[in-house]
Amino acid sequence: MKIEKAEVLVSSPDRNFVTLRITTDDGLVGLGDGTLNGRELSVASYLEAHVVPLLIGRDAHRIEDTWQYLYRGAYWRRGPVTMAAIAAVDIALWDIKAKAANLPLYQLLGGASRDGVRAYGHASGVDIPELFDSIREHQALGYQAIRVQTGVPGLGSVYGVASSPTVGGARYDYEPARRTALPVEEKWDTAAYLRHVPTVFEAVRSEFGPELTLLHDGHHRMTPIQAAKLGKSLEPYDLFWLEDCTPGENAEALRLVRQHTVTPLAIGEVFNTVWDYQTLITDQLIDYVRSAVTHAGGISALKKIMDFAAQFQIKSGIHGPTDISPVGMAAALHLDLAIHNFGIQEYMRHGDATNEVFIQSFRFEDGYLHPGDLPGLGVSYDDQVASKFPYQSAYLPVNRLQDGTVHDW
Ligand code: KDG
Ligand code: MG
Repeated sequence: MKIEKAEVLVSSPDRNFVTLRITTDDGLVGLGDGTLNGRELSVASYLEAHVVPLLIGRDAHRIEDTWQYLYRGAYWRRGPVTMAAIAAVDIALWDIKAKAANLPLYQLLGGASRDGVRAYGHASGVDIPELFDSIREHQALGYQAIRVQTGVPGLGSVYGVASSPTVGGARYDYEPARRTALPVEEKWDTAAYLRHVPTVFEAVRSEFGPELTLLHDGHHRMTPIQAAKLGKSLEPYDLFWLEDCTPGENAEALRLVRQHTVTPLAIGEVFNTVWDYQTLITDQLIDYVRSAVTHAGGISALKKIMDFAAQFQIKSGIHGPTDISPVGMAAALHLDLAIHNFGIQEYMRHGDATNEVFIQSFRFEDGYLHPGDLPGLGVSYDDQVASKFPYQSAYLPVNRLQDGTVHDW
């Protein structure tokens, strides 16, 4: 089964997506996600110039060999662009292999370890009343686990907080990188944030009770000691996790946080390889692995990270915002269903335009996702609809402190 064609498809229904479509000489088609938010065209050009020519004529069944060829063969290893490009190939080849076997992909990964994949959604509000409305809307949709983010008194817009809290469509307006020629700049004040967040969780717990599963994303904005303080102050509210409390590059920061708090820690949405996790996993500094299939080199690579993590009772929390395309999301769901050390799956809902371009088989019921039982990933791509949505320049925001210093986010 030889690869005959590999096409790089860039479309922008609601937001930009980079999709790789591989076709074999016996007519099987596989899709892979290579979307890197705000840097989409770099992955597209990496694929077009350096990967597609290497794929033509290769045996589509040789997924591991192709992965190693692209990773080791390039000499320049790791990095978000390279690993998103490799992920796109890996996901597409798994899609093809499962279609050739006439099985849903999770069957090739060991079969289902559970009946459904527990998902969390994003509730947010500029203030507590809006946040409560957003939590209720999520509950009405069936979510039993909810990430909670709010505006901070004295600050303007805060990344992670939708200015309209409505869910169910594309109205997570903080999340799609804004379609501007230059990044939007936001102001940040960590002291104000640290004062405010515990009061938010206190209010949420007293309104919604002890059973609702709650999560929070610090989005890399704190120093280790600030993160330790936050983790400690949130202990009475029993979080499922505190995510990305410090910048991801420094594993030692998490050691300090860990020494001070029993709030569970999750990190990894900006990581690309198992090497980023080495100390965090072996020294048991985290509880959840947050990588996306799309950014960590695909299904093959994330499965290996999760198998490594399993030896240390560390579970998955695969990244699933709307900048992961439905192809990347489907790949995550097949992996979630199969691995033993599944924790939770992030699930932000894509907008209608995205769902028209990417026709999907996964379902969401009573807080649980299932990838469906079509052969392969269960996602197809409608070229005609996609042609209505050409690429648009879009950037994630830049964060600055009150005095203008560029800050982590
Ligand atoms: O592209 C960046 C987003 O995917 C990220 O900011 C979303 O933090 C995020 C999350 O937890 O989903
Ligand atoms: Mg996050």
